[in-house]
Amino acid sequence: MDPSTPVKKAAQLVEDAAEALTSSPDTVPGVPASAPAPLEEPTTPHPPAPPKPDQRAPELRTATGAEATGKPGDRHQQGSYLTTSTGVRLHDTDHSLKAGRRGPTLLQDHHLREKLMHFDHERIPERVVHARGAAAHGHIEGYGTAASICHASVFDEGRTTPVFVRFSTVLGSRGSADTVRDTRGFATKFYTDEGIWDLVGNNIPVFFIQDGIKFPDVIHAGKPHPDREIPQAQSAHDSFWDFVSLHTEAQHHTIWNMSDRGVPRSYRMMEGFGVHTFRCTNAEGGTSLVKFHWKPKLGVHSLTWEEAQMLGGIDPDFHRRDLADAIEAGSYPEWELGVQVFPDTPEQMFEGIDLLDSTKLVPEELAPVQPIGRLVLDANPTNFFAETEQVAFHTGHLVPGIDGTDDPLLQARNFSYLDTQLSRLGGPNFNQLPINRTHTPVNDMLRDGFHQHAVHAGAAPYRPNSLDGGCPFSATTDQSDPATRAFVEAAATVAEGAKVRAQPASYDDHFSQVRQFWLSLTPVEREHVVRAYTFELGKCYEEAIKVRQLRSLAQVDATLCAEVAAGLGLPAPEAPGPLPDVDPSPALSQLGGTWPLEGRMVGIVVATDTDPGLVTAVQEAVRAEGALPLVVGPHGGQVAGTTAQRTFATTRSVEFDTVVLLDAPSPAADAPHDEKTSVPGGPAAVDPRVLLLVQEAYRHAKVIAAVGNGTAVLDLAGVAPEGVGVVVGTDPAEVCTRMSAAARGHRVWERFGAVGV
Ligand code: HDE
Repeated sequence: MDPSTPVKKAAQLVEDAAEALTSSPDTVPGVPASAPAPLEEPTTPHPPAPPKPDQRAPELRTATGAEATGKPGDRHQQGSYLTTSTGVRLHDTDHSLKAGRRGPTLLQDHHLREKLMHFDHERIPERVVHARGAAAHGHIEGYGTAASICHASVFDEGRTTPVFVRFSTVLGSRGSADTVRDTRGFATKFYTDEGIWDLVGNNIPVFFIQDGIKFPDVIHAGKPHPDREIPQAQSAHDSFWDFVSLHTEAQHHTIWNMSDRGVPRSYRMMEGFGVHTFRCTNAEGGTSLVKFHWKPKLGVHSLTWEEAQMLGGIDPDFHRRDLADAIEAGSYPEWELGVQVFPDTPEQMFEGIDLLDSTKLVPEELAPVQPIGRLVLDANPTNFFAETEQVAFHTGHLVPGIDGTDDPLLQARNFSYLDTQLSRLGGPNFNQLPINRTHTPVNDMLRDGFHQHAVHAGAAPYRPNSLDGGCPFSATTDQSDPATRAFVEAAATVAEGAKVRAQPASYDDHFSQVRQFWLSLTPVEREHVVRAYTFELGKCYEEAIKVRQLRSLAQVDATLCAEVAAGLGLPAPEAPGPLPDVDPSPALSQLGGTWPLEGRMVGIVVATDTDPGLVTAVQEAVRAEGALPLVVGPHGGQVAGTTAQRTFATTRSVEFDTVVLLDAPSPAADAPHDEKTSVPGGPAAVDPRVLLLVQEAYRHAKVIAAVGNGTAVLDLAGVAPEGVGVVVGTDPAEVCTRMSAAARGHRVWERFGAVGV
């Protein structure tokens, strides 16, 4: 800092005064602060005064005893020897201290006592919602394109800001499966140079409720039944459908859950939405209403429902593993941050859509998403608990230029996210946990409390004061200089009115956007929606609940209602009146594009003696696409000149996005004992688990390729070599090129049934 600045000058004055105070022969004990208090309240900002000379703070050590250099490694364990938590070296941690070899354990065994005490308290309460999650570190780079609407420095052109992103399911407990049908959380912590900004969003742009006071209701309905505590992490049960069929404002969010969005293929392949409308301010003080969107570079893709269910058993950590593996392999997930911008009018409406109603979206055709930055996730957490579990997001963490709106859902969240950390993280100092610390100086007047890490100096944690030289000072409301400005609430006008427990009339339309979503989907996506409703309602016990939900579906679309009713064996009710005439929004469909294959899993089926040159050629071609080749062999260890990453016994088709057959392996020694493929009719020519792999991959509309001998598997599996999405040939390079081209559409959609086709 330039020493001629007023701040530096004032700091120097304080230091000089402290020096004068302590060196004066007249000094007597009892001085309250390190500098004498001036008569008038100090107003020239300067840094805090140093502690008094008789004071000393703890040495700068990290929690693991290292000298604090500010390097992340300081926080890891130190030294080569086992120690107690107080750093005393230990020689034995396997035997408790006993009175004789067979004697009782002695109370004086302080190591045993500490070890068990700590273990007994290792768990903290899981999040009440979004308990199951996975996270990664990364950064966002601003494009500078947001300048006309928002002056937050994080959006400056070329500026790079560190971030931590946590993805989650909503309903399940911390140990539940990743691939359940549910909404996914997409929460981002930006460590900006003006403090922390949290954008705590979802992969679905609308929410179940319009007012936060209903949140406990919708969550109680979705969580397991309170008597038996089942089902885990599912919405396919009576209480969920009871609530949403009675509380029809939830129908919009629910149809998104019933669509393919409810079963993402990967966290890397999800859109993210801030959901609420925010208010942004630009450098000239102009305000706009804004909705934030994350657009994944890899496109938006989903599992099939059967894949999702199988993965729940075969690999409940599928999404967690996928994120970590992709980052470890260098396929860094990327998103573009974009904004939909609306004029900040007193009505806070856009094209008839209420911007304060979180059950409504604004179609991209009416307000295009304008890119403002690029997010890259390039590092996995070092410790799940310290980072992913302890990260604490809060919708009230805002930075200059970004403010909330009067959306009643957002308002309630602003209360809730602080509250919840008190019981989850055990006290009010959670922002001091390493993952939650801002990268900017903190000079708050919050003091003490459980787990206080800061050692606050000074005598006056209050304002105004003169004892600490007036420090800390209020920052300027003038927004022109990011280095000095304060967070200032956008000057929005609040309508005056009587106190009421009520909502605007515009909130009463619960169905037109549900119908719009349905009409925007392609026939194959609609078919999945029909199947999802049929499955979920088919799991309900009470007929009244099913009938009530069918009444809601009748208000969405007659075909949807009729198809679900048929599946449930119930009559399809009539709509109470004409259905709204809405324009479809093609942007809501996931289909129709082609996308990169980065981080996709390609299973390469080989026999023990498959030509190693062929295997290498295919591995290289797959890697060239940024995808991950996984060799699947009859047994572990070395096969076909390479290491088998999977065996016929350990794998299942749901692990792979694409399968390449390089051979027709005969049944391996363990085939007769593997119960998943006991094939009627005796031993097959090809290992039956390979046939199962191919049949499932085909059923799930995946691209299947076969080179040379591998083609023989197709016939035995009942797959036509000339079928759509089946690539056959003798030249591995040429087959891989065609396979990749076919896989860029995510699935071979023609293989699925489709509503109305
Ligand atoms: Fe949350 N929500 N929420 N929520 N939410 C939590 O905070 C809450 C809402 C969302 O990875 C909790 O730290 C209320 C909408 C995500 O750590 C809790 C209301 C949206 C995450 C909470 C809402 C979300 C949470 C649980 C209605 C999408 C996970 C633990 C007023 C825009 C963040 C915690 C993470 C987590 C309360 C509504 C998204 C209890 C009261 C709308 C992504 O505070």
